Amino acid sequence: MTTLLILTVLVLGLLVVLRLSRVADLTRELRGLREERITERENRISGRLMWAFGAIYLILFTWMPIHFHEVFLPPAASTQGVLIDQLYDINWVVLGIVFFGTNIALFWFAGKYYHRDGKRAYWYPHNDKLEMIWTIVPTIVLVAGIIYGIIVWNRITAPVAPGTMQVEMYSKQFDWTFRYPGKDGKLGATDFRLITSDNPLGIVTRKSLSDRLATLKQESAQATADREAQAATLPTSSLEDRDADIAHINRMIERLMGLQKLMEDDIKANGANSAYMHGADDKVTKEFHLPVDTDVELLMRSQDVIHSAYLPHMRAQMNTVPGMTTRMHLKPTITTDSMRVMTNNPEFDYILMCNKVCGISHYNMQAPLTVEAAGAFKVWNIMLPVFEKAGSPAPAATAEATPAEGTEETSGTN
Ligand SMILES: [Cu+2]
Repeated sequence: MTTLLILTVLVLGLLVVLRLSRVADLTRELRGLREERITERENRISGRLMWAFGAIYLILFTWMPIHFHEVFLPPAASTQGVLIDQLYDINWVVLGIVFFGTNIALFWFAGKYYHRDGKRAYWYPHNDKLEMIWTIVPTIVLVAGIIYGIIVWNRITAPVAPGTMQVEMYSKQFDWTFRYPGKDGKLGATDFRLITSDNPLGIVTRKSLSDRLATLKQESAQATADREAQAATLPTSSLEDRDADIAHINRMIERLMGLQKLMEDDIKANGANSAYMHGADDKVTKEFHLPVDTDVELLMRSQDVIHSAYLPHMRAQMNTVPGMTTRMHLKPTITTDSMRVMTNNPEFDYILMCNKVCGISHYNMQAPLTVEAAGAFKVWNIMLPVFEKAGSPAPAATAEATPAEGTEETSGTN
């Protein structure tokens, strides 16, 4: 109701202004002045108003970031974040110089050189030197900015030193899952065809692969038996659907047997260094923890559509793309606890958000990140159940069972 009233008042106000300007026009006509005839005094007032408007505009522009400083992000919490902030700040300075320079010139000239009777503007059509300056200087500045940006980007995405800790961030509509390497310090191989509720990231080990094959073979046999039993009663179209389903399962079995052969060949060639030997002790979790002051390589995959892993406090962002692994470095430098003190907010948490509009619950695709001292991280990490034990209910029990995991890798071979 109030909105409607305000709108009505605004419309009426506009009508009044229109009427008044018409009245002014008519009085001019009565006094014998032509409509387009504007006096020098009016021009001077317009010029002064240009100056006033320019000054208020630039003052408000400067005041705004100072006043709203509180809602900006806290200091960058990673070494990469500091680099990004420096890049950003330099860009702001360059843009600021150009912005203030051009706007001050714009309002100054418009206000100073208002039209005066009997004065003609100086006709100055061309100047080679000026053209050169305003072409070459921006070119140099832009190229330098791009080179600087590429250098920073390369430092964030370059290959990591051997032995750097790897953490996988797995995205799907609409949540995140994390994978940490086990005792071997390496993440195992994955394949989307192995994704089940028990193996949400599709980790490939001898056991997970043969388990999946066994399940699929059982499914295929069951489906074939059902089809035979109902062959006499079902219409042809339903039977064709059943045949297509069975063929699909059998194709999957064939491909997984191909993968099994690949895996065995790889294990034969590389022994314990084979990526297929690293998955059994991996730890899959819904919690995201990172140790402070430790270089980490984040590996990202996606199950369905393109998502984007965005850690605003770390100034880090990378797309997660189905069918490929994307990666970036991160070295968090401030623990969650320290940040709570620094921001004077005991509730503070680093946040991981999806930054691609990926579907209906995109807004809720987020997870808190805990950055903690290396010791605390280790304690948290050791309590996580290892992959082959992922079904166990009590984390404490699985932590105790960890030393025995090596023997299980070879079980379940064909
Ligand atoms: Cu998403």
